[in-house]
Amino acid sequence: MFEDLSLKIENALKKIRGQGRLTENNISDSLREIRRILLDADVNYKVAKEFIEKVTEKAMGKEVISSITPGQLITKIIFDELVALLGSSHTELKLNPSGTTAIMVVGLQGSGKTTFCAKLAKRLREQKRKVLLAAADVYRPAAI
Ligand SMILES: Nc1nc2c(ncn2[C@@H]2O[C@H](COP(=O)(O)OP(=O)(O)O)[C@@H](O)[C@H]2O)c(=O)[nH]1
Ligand SMILES: [Mg+2]
Repeated sequence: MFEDLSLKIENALKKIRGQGRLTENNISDSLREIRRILLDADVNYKVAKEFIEKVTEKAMGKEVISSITPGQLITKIIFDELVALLGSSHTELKLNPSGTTAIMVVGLQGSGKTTFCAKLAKRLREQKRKVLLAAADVYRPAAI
């Protein structure tokens, strides 16, 4: 999902490259496009709206120092906002020291829950934890 998202955002930012200064005019097309990309990726519309507002506010009228291009500057602003949106702090998993730990993974169909579970299992096994992955999706054809 993120590879696809980053490619789309990269394309949306192509238009800004080569501009001397970030203005409402030259970033509005790209930001509208990024808003659409976020909505396509099932980001809540209020979150997408706030995201675009924050990026616009940070980018407005910013002089671009000669060592970087406006494209690089707006990419940095968007990157920082994406990090803030996804959670900028790192939290360790709380594993029950005695007994079983239950972890709930939530997401739309096809958003990567099963893949994430497999990656998490691999990581925990590398930390010498005992992991059992049990297929329990009896509804979706071939899910198991
Ligand atoms: N590019 C990319 N594809 C992923 C990622 N995670 C899952 N997928 C793919 O997305 C599809 C759905 O993933 P799956 O784990 O079955 O989603 P689930 O329905 O939420 O369990 C599969 O084809 C995965 O290979 C990821 O991080 N990056
Ligand atoms: Mg699944």
